[in-house]
Amino acid sequence: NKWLKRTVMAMVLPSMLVISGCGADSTKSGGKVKEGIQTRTIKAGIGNSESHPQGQGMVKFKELVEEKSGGKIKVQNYFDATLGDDLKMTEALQAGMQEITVPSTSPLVGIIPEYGIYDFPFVFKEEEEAYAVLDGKIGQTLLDKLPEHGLIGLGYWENGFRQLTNSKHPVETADDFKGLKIRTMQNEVHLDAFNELGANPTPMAFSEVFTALESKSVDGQENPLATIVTQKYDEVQSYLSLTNHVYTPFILLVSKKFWDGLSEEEQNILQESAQEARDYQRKVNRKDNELAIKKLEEAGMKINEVSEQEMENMKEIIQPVTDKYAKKFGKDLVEEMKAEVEKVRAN
Ligand code: TK8
Repeated sequence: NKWLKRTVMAMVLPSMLVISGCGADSTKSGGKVKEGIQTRTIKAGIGNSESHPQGQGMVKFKELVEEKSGGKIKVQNYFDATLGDDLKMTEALQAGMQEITVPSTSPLVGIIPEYGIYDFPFVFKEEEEAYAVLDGKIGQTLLDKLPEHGLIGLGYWENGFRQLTNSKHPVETADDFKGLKIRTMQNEVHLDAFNELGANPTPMAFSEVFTALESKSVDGQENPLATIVTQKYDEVQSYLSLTNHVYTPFILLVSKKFWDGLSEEEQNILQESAQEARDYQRKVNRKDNELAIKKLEEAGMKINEVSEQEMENMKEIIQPVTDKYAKKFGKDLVEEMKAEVEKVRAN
């Protein structure tokens, strides 16, 4: 029973997260006692627009933080990569120049390679499977790796299942990838996987994608449907193939330099707001992705599905890549992730 499962998860998971905390050491206050709530303004930036589910999540996060802090902590949201792309903003957090960003986990592999386990194609088939991994032990293990890199992770939001668009032809079989010049995120697993399929992948920052598609310097890109709509890729792409090839999480990151200067009360406000906004953001994301398909159809995109069998075939072709990276990131971690998914499927 899906409804029951969702309800139980919604009740159990947030409390698990609170108990497990976020791996930050709040006792290191540099001798000073930090108490209460100070008047502060937090700079938060994302790559997507305000109307994207990620943007809507940030608006919710802002509301929650301001409400819980009695208006003392203000969140200033910057959308559309105005503060830079995912990697640049993450580096700004490390340097203490920006307080919050919510990047895709994929570009983080440049800082912590193990985040690449989330980039293995065709691991998840449903969002619940991803939630079990992200909100459970594995997700926490990866959050715990952040503080030594100057970052604090307050949990995972949802970018979601990625779909392929291009200007050449429908992609229905693995063969159809051959020769397609596809923009990928800056992530070696994605790069190798598309290479293995015979495509010609070009890693690129998100804010450059529309222009690259428009000028035809690449044939295609892959992103969840809500992004295809809000970025108006339909204006420069004819074909949408529902490949569902990989699920991308967003991750809410806080600058550790900033975090360490907060009182426990302030940290709790951010942690609670991140979790509440997560549940809201995931809900909005699933709804918007559902609505997107109709919008894209109306916009004139030619949409095709990909059969289960073809997906299995693609998965098999990519197997050498996943084997290679499983070794690199730790076979145990990857096996644990697969076991977690199997558990959800068995229920
Ligand atoms: C937004 C990105 C984006 C991601 C990508 O900052 O780069 O394609 O899917 O949504 O994180």
